[in-house]
Amino acid sequence: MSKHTRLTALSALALVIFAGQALAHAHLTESVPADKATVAVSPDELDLHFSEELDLKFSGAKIIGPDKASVKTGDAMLMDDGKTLMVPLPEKLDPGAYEVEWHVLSTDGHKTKGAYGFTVKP
Ligand SMILES: [Cu+2]
Repeated sequence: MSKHTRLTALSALALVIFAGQALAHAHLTESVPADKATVAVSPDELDLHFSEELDLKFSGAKIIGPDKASVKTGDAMLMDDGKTLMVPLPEKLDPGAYEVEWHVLSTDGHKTKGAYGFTVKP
């Protein structure tokens, strides 16, 4: 192995390790309603499924309605898998576009946040 080849192999290994660490953060993998979905019926709850287990104390979601006001939600709960955040919606959502802004702390101590939207059909 030449010196150059060895260096290339080393940096490739470093990249794999780095990518592995980045993947350990909690990413939103799936949600109900889904991103950009149009639902016919006002949902009773939001389910946000993440790639890692979450610390409920530092995780939550805010929902912004079509009138730009935040929607009343119940207390977020963690489902049995430890990776799914359930946010109850006690009040019926009016037709229109909704934005979900989530923030979570995964059990590895890393914070992530993001947003997605869905629409309730008139
Ligand atoms: Cu992490």
